[in-house]
Amino acid sequence: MKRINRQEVRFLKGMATIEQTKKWINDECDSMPGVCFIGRSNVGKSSLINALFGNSTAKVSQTPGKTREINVFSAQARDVDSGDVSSFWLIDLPGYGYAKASKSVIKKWQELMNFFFENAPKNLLMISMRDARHPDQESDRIFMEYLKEYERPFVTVLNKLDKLKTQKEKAGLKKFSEKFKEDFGTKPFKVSAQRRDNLQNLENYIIDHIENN
Ligand SMILES: Nc1nc2c(ncn2[C@@H]2O[C@H](COP(=O)(O)OP(=O)(O)OP(=O)(O)O)[C@@H](O)[C@H]2O)c(=O)[nH]1
Ligand SMILES: [Mg+2]
Repeated sequence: MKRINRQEVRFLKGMATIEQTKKWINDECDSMPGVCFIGRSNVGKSSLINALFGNSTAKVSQTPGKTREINVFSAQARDVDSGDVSSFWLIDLPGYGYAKASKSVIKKWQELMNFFFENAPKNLLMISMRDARHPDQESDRIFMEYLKEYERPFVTVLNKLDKLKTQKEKAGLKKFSEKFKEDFGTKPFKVSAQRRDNLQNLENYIIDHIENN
């Protein structure tokens, strides 16, 4: 059984323009599989990456909307018994849905993401994150519709599970999960990057994708 090798995560580059992204896709990315974390700004993409890949892999921001670039890392899965390794891309995508973003920032995000989803290799798994307290926000639904057009493999992860306190909130999440399963065929993962809840299942899912793509 392979595990993420937390000692072997390397930051490669941040790509803020289509030119830089094109260069990575054409000259560097090769046919290596990978995983991309995407979701609203502040949903905890960088925090979840750190929880899975090692504490200081990605920058966690106090102010939302900080990650504006496509941050690319190389990562590794390693078999604990045989030592056999598989390399893969780890990608922290810039968040959407930040209320204070200016029109020009939103336009730039759209252009960069359109290019990325159209041209990046098809063996990148999209890990689409939502806030467990508000799993059904309009910007998340819009993004999901948008992603559908590109026919990319994706999985939904609800983060900040630790923030659900009341029975009402928990029942709401359960209802959302069941409806989601009806609509999309799979239940979302429910995790807390901060409390490290339920990360093992998600890690297994990631490794499975890497091994089969
Ligand atoms: N309570 C709680 N807080 C979390 C969790 N995950 C992240 N946070 C907090 O949420 C804030 C945003 O986290 P980031 O990981 O920077 O979010 P991001 O999605 O990368 O944000 P951008 O890069 O701005 O798009 C930080 O203050 C984190 O500490 C979680 O599971 N539980
Ligand atoms: Mg971030």
